[in-house]
Amino acid sequence: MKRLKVVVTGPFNSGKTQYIRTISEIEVISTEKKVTATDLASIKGETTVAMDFGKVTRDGNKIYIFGTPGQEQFQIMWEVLTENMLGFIVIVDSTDKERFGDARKIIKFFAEILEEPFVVAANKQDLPNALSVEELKKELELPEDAFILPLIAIDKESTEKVLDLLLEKL
Ligand SMILES: Nc1nc2c(ncn2[C@@H]2O[C@H](COP(=O)(O)OP(=O)(O)O)[C@@H](O)[C@H]2O)c(=O)[nH]1
Ligand SMILES: [Mg+2]
Repeated sequence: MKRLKVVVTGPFNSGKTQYIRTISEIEVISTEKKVTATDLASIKGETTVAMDFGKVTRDGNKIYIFGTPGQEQFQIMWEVLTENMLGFIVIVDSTDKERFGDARKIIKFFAEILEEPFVVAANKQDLPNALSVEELKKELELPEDAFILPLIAIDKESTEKVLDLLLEKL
């Protein structure tokens, strides 16, 4: 049995906590606190300040999934959580153009310091105004050979497809 560490990251409100809650076999350990940033408090009341933690079993191996906070003010946790990870998933809200800039920044930050493979997940595909995978790939200026999949983080099968693609690339 191997123990594998995977990190889930992405901008504020993109669906990271939801993703881990949907896929995890154990009750997720979350660290949600009241949103203090005044520009974000109207979007949702609570946000991840340290991490989310969930667990999945695959082929007898244990996959430990760590979710990061989305806001830059908690960036120190990105460094803590990415230690010894094998790969990461970047969750982007496909309807939230305002935060595509943050998504680009996060991808740059992680891809530059970490050589591990990653998969971008174009989340909230159930919403009518969601950009398609191809459209999002352009908006995020991802290279042609980047791994990007559609995601509905509230749908278990959809969350598993994203994890399986990442595990295939490890
Ligand atoms: N319709 C829809 N809503 C989603 C989906 N994924 C997440 N959400 C909602 O988006 C909001 C932000 O999700 P959350 O997991 O807290 O985002 P985080 O800040 O990245 O951890 C919540 O209200 C979720 O219920 C999805 O696939 N479809
Ligand atoms: Mg969260």
